[in-house]
Amino acid sequence: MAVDPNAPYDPDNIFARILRGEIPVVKVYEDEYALAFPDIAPQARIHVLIIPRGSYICATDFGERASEAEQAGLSRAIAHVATRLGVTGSGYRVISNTGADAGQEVAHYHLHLLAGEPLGTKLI
Ligand code: DGP
Repeated sequence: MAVDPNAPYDPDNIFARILRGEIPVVKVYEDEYALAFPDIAPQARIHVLIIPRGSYICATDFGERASEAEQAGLSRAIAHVATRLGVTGSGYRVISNTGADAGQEVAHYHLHLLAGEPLGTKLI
């Protein structure tokens, strides 16, 4: 079911559980602001999710409530992940789905990083 951006944050959503270590993931990158791990259903040769550690539902919620440090931290995490994956030269795409029309399924704000092949018009 699509995420309702106006509903309260659900602390038992799947990414909150991953952040608490209740569901194991391969950590591509982590720091005090963000965690990155492979998407379970990759839509490109490289498909990594980057999530803030804070409890934010979507881009609107994150943009309105996250501190400057959290917002800068997530932005920097994109660069760290891309560097770690070795795709800064070849290129990559970052996508965020918010709400029903965008098809957001997990109610914890996340960025999709796609890379590793020519992406054309590929969207998530
Ligand atoms: P979105 O539609 O933007 O909300 O994307 C949610 C993504 O989360 C989707 O590409 C699949 C991924 N996903 C869902 N459950 C899990 C999980 O348990 N582990 C991982 N690694 N990814 C998940």
